Amino acid sequence: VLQGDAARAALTRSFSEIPVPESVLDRNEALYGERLTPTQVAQRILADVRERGDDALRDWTEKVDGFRPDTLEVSREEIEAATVEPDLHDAIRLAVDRVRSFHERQPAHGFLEHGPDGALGQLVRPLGRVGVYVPGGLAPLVSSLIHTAVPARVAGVPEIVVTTPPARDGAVHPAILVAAREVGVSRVFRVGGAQGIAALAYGTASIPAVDKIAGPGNLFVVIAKRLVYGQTGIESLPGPTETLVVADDSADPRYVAADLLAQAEHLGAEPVLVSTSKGLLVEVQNQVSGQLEALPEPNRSWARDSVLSRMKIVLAADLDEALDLANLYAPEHLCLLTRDPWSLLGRVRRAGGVFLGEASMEALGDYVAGPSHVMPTGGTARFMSPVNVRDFQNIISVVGVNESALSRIGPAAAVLARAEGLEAHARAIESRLTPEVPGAHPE
Ligand code: HSO
Ligand code: ZN
Repeated sequence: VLQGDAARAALTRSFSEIPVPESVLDRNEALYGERLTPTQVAQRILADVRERGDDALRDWTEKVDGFRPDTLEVSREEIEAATVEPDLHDAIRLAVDRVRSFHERQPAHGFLEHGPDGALGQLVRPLGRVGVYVPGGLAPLVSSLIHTAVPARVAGVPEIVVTTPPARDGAVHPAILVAAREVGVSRVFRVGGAQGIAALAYGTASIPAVDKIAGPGNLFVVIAKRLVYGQTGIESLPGPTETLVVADDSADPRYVAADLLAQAEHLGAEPVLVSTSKGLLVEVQNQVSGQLEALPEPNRSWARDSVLSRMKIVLAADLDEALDLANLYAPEHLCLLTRDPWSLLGRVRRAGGVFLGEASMEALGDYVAGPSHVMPTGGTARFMSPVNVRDFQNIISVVGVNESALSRIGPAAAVLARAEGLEAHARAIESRLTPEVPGAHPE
C-alpha cells in the first residue's frame, strides 16, 4: 500500500519507450530469422506496401494472419448478408443509437460574423475520408468500431473505411460487419496490423488513402501509426488501458474489485485504487483475489497478469489528496465510488472520462453509455481528449475585412513585416493604402 510521497512517485508518469515484450522478439525471430524490433518490422512493412501495394498486403497478411486474401475488400453482399443473434443485433443498435445521440449534442459549428470591419469567421468542414482500424485478434472489438465510426458519421464524414485483420479462414467477424452496416461504414477491408495502417496511409489499387486514421490497435499498429503521421492524420496513439478508482469507506468492495478486474482483463492494463479507508483497501484486495479465481480462462490469466504486474494500491489522507493524485496520474478512466461523487466533479482536472457512482461503471461506458470509449491513455489526458466529433472535422479560417478596417490595421501589419525583413509583404499591404506602388506599371 502506497502513501504520501511514495504514492505521488508511483503515479507520476515518466517518459518510456513503448515496452517490447520478449515474446514479440521471439515471434519476430521465428517469422524473419532475426530478432527485429517491432519498429524495424513496421518500417519494412510500410516500405513494402508503399512500393508493391496490394501484393505486399497479400504477402504480409499471409505471413502475419495465416490467410492469403485474394480480394482484400469484403463485398457489399457479404456485409449485407452478415447476421448475429437477435440480442446481439439489438445491443449493437442500442450502442449505435446512444453513441450517436450523445455526439449529436456536441456543439461543433463554426461562426461567420459580419460587422463594420467586414467579416471574420471559422468554417467547419467534415474530413473527406476516414479510416477506422478495428482490432481483430483475441477479441473482435465491435464496440471500438462503433465508438470511432459513429462520431465520424455525426461529424458529417461522407466516407468511412474499415480495416481489420481476418481470421485464419479469411473471415471478418459477423458482428463487425453488422456494426459496419448499422453505422453506415462505406467499405471494409480484411487487412490488419502495420500493413492495414500502411494501406490507409499510402493507398493501394484496392484500398483508398484516407485523411485520418482512428481507432485502437496492438503494438505494431500504434508504431505504424506513429511512422505514417504527417502522411495522414492520426487521431491518437492509444496504449494499454488504465483505470483509477477513488473509493471511500462507503464503497462496496465487491463493486470496486469487479471494476478493477474488468479493466485488468485488457492486456497490459493498469488498475489503480486510491482510497481514504484502510479497511476498504484490505477488503478490496480480498475481493480481487476471490473474483479473479472465479473468472474463466483465458480471462483469468490476462487479469492476473495486470493485477500482479501493474496494480497499484494507494491510501490517501482524504478525498482532496485522492483527487490530487488522480489529476497527477491523469487516468484514461477515473471512477468515483464515494458517498457523494458529484461533490468531487469540480476538482477533476485531468482524465479521459469520469464515471460517477455505482451505476456508472466504466464497463458500461465501454459499450452503451454514450461517450466514445476511445480515451487518452498513458497520461496523455494532460493534453488529449476522448474521440469526439471535432476529431473528424477541420476548421477553415475566413478573412474578409473591408477597406475601412484595412486602413486602421494595415499600417501595423506593414511595420511588423519590415521588422521581419519581409519588404514584399509590407508593400503588398501598402499597395492598397498609398497611391504609390514601387515598380508598378500603370494600369
Ligand atoms: N476499456 C477499453 C475499451 C473496450 N472495452 C472495448 C471493451 N471493449 C479501453 O478503454
Ligand atoms: Zn474495457
